[in-house]
Parts: sequence; structure tokens; C-alpha cells
Amino acid sequence: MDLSELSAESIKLGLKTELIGQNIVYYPSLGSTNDLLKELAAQGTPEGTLVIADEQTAGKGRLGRKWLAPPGTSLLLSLLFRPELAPNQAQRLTMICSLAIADAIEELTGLSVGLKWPNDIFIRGKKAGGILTESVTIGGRLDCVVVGMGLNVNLDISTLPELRGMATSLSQELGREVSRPELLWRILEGIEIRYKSLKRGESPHEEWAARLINLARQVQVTTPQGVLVGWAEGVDVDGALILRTSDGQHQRILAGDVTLRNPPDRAQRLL
Ligand code: BT5
Repeated sequence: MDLSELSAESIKLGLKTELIGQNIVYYPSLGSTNDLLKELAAQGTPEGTLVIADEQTAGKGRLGRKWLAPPGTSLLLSLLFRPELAPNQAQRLTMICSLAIADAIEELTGLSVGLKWPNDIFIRGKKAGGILTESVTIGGRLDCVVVGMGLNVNLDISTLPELRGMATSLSQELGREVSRPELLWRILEGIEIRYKSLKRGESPHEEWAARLINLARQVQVTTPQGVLVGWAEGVDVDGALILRTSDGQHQRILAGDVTLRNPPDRAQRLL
């Protein structure tokens, strides 16, 4: 059974959660799941609402970039959180969602999954998914957070020439297709468990850091303020990257794109 045969009702039937995905909005085709969920959030839709589409006509990455996903190939979803967190803590939601995605893929397929700071899902050195987290603040307070997830499940990368060499999919790595609903259920269940522990005050940042493939490496980081080069020492509790530059200074970077500067090490080859 694949997602194209599913309705919101049948997604719910196989889902063993109490909160995450209990309110489902499914569209065969939609502009962007994040954009719709932000509109619904403003109208008061409950925490845990899932917006999911088989195709997006305006799928978004960060900084105005595009997310490409032909119909029938991907998981394209957004989840609404109304957490009791400060605005600078919203990255914790990216952390729990990416960890749940990594676990779900590993459990279902046996593939090894790495995360790349700040928001990528990597398999064998190539991007298999991305996360776009958007926060809504009102009067300096965090009102809600929309976490959008795009995952290449049964995607033949050769159909997207612009991504060749840098992207992969689960089917590409496995040589067989993967059930999108099965993967979706596992991801949502994993997010629910991790969200509960986040609400108990447990921070996911150490587990997240342990999965990051671009730590303890020489990296180049392109930030809104400019390009920095240095040693990626770690991440802090809010998900900021701690970079040691050649003059020994420590820079705390909240947003940017990381390029690895040295040849792949053992960890990278294993992924
Ligand atoms: C991301 O941005 O990686 C976040 C992507 C989030 C997509 C989901 S889909 C559901 C939800 N609704 C939305 O509208 N968005 C979210 P970023 O780090 O900026 O990476 C974007 C870059 O990844 C693009 O410029 C391409 O180079 C590359 N890219 C685009 N589509 C890709 C794909 N299917 N697989 C791998 N890489 C891709």
C-alpha cells in the first residue's frame, strides 16, 4: 500500500499516537505543507496537526531555496508544535524530528543515517531529506513552531538532474521501494516519544550531536554574515554550531550551510 492510495482516515488508522498526527490534513497536491500549516496555526489548529501532501507545487527549503519532489516519490509533511520554549530553543524541535526520522529509516531499512548540521538527513554521504523549521513569535514569545520534513523515499534521482551526485533516496540506496505509510507511522510515533521527553525537560542535543556527520571536522560555514572557516567543535543545547577559528576564537553560529574542508573520514565513508 502506498501513500497515493491513502486518505487522512487511513493514515490515522495505522497511527499509534495520542497527539502527533491525530489531526490530519492530506492533499494530493499542495503549494507547501509548511505554508498551509502556518495558516491553519493562525486559525487555532491544535498542536500535533499533520499537513501532508503527495506533491508540492511550491516546496520550500531554507533561504528561498526549492524542495524538489515529483509526485508519488516522497514524504512531504509538516507538524505543528505549541511548545513551552523560548524562541531560541525552537531548534530542539528540529533535533527531535531529525532523530526520529533517522531512527525510523534505520529500523525499517537497515540503512545507516547521519545528520548534517543544521537540518539535513544524509545517507552514504548524500542528502536524502531536509527539515525546514519555521517559528511564529508573538510579542517576543514563541507562539508555535512548524517543522516541515521532506524525505526522498521512492525517488529515482536521475529524474532530477540538478540533484545528481548530491542527493539520494531510500529506494536508490536499497534497490527496492519502501512503504511510505509504514515509514510515516514510525516517524510520527518516534517524534511523539521524543516530544514527551522534551516536555519533561530532557534536551536532545547530545544525542543529536552524536549523529552529526560534520562535527570534529575542518569546515567552511556560509552564514548570513559571511563565510567562516574552522574546526567544528560541537553544538550547544540550543543547536548552535561552535566553531573554533584559526586564531583560537570560538564562534557560535545559529544558521548557515556547512561544507566539509577535508577528505571524507571513516565516519563519512560508513554513511
Ligand atoms: C532543506 O532546505 O533541506 C529543507 C527542506 C524541507 C522540505 C520540506 S517538504 C515539506 C515541507 N514543506 C515545505 O515547503 N518544505 C518542507 P535547504 O537546506 O535550504 O536545502 C535546499 C536545497 O536542497 C536545494 O537548494 C537543493 O540544492 C537541495 N534539494 C532540493 N530538493 C532536494 C531533494 N529532494 N533531495 C535532496 N536535496 C534536495
